[in-house]
Amino acid sequence: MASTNLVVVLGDQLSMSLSSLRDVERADTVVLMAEVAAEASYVKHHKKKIAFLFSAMRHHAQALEADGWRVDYVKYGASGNSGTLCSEIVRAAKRWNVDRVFMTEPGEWRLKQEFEALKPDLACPLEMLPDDRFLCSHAEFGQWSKGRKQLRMEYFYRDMRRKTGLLMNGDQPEGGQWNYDQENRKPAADDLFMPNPPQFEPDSITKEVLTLCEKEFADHVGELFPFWLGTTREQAEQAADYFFEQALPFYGDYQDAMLVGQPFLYHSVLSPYINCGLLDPLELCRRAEEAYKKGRAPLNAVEGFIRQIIGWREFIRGIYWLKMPEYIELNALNAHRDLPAFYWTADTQMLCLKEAIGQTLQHAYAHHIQRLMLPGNFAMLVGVAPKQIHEWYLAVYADAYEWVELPNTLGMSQFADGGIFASKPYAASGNYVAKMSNYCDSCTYNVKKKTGQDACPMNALYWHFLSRNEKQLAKNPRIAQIYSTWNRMSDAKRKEYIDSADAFLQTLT
Ligand code: FAD
Ligand code: DLZ
Repeated sequence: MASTNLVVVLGDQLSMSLSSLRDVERADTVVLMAEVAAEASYVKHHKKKIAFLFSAMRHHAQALEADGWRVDYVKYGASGNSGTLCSEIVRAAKRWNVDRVFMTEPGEWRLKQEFEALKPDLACPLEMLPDDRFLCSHAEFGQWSKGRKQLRMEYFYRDMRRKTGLLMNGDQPEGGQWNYDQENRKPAADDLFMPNPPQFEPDSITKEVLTLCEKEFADHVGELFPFWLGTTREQAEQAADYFFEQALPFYGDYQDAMLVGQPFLYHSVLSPYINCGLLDPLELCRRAEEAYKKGRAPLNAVEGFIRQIIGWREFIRGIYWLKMPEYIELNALNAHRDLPAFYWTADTQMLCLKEAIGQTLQHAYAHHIQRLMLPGNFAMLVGVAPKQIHEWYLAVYADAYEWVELPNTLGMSQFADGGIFASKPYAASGNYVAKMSNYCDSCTYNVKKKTGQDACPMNALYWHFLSRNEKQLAKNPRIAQIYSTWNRMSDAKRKEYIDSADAFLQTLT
């Protein structure tokens, strides 16, 4: 080779069209992919998540080779594998005597810093290119946020609708409204037909990875078997086809619903594939729009799905890059409790948490309202240290990468950023869970009871949370009404709530 390029493809860059691959010639280029101990273990990721990613990486390497690329793939445990991405880049740069290293910028701040710091150790330039698999660049988000008193997803989302033309009639939103969220809060009936996302039989590559993960990551959280996630682009596309045919029509109606024994309901379960690059988010939105235009799915469902992707997903990423590195240190509500042990075992009498955490350990998946209103809400009510709950979320979900997990956890679910983008904490008592799910029907605790040993603990914890954070939160106009209810209660009633919550908190380890 005349002049050699090394293109580094990270575990969440499994897209055929990647900025780092666009301007180099196959004949002059070696693609480096590496399974490394540091990435698998800097938090102890769920076993299924690691198996999913390693197998998807191995299949992607084959797809690149079939497309004419030369791939240098360093397997976990291969002789000489140094265990970190940086040292693998240094080793490969020497091995191939390269003139330049290219990569699409990583999704995480931590890695970007590491790669920047690596530059002096390399005998050639390293260039990081923007990740244009996202609609909104860092500069565009910075521009959008400039001068705004409040950063609200809704206004950002409208700009993304205008930018993409999705569900637009000229400059007007389809149906006359931008957002149909208020139609999307129906509790699900127990006897609804529930689609199940397709489950894929492991092939020989996945089987090899499963054997590796069983041995190497035995002390990591979660269940490896049965392993059902797709690990190729074709399988991810089959999962998308299934969603569009079976679940999208009801996606809106039951978006916030939760049912015992139903981990997926009408959610797409596509986030693991989207976030690692196997599915293109904008293409999915165009397919959803097409389903609406052809009368196969109603507007509230399609708008809701598109909003999650071009709205929330892009907005959350914008917040991450705008606010890091300070963001990860924020603890606006001064929360310092250790994460309760049952987050790692699902061993709790609270059925809602047992279900949400149990399915998380089993599938490395929970849907949005489960994540937000169950482990998220509970951690905030009891005052878990934001870093601990952040690390839990980063470890346990197959779709978790810091750029998307951190603002969702710290900002949306814990209010630990003091409201940079959430207008109020998503705090809820058992009442919310009873309304949106059937968990309370068969729970040991009584959701109708407010205090005492057999009352749903979330009822008293809710007031305990509000009471101990009154200084911080009472001035928030969106919860002023709740504080006036609290302050109208008799001293004895308030004490009863606080004592009941304190007694419960004593039982947490
Ligand atoms: P669907 O309900 O089918 O939604 C469609 C798609 O929209 C998703 O696949 C996802 O790409 C996108 N989306 C929806 N909501 C969000 C959101 N709030 N932020 C970003 N994208 C969104 N999502 C992740 O992808 N990775 C995470 O690590 C992650 N951590 C979270 C932590 C907490 C505390 C909370 C409250 C939410 C978190 N989310 C995260 C957002 C959301 O819960 C998941 O994207 C969603 O549950 C994925 O399941 P799905 O594909 O079935 O989603
Ligand atoms: C999450 C993860 C895991 C478990 N393992 C690897 C790996 O071995 N090699 C790799 O390139 N990436 C891995 N990743 C993803 C990274 O930790 C990180 O989240 C992304 O590269 C950020 O863009």
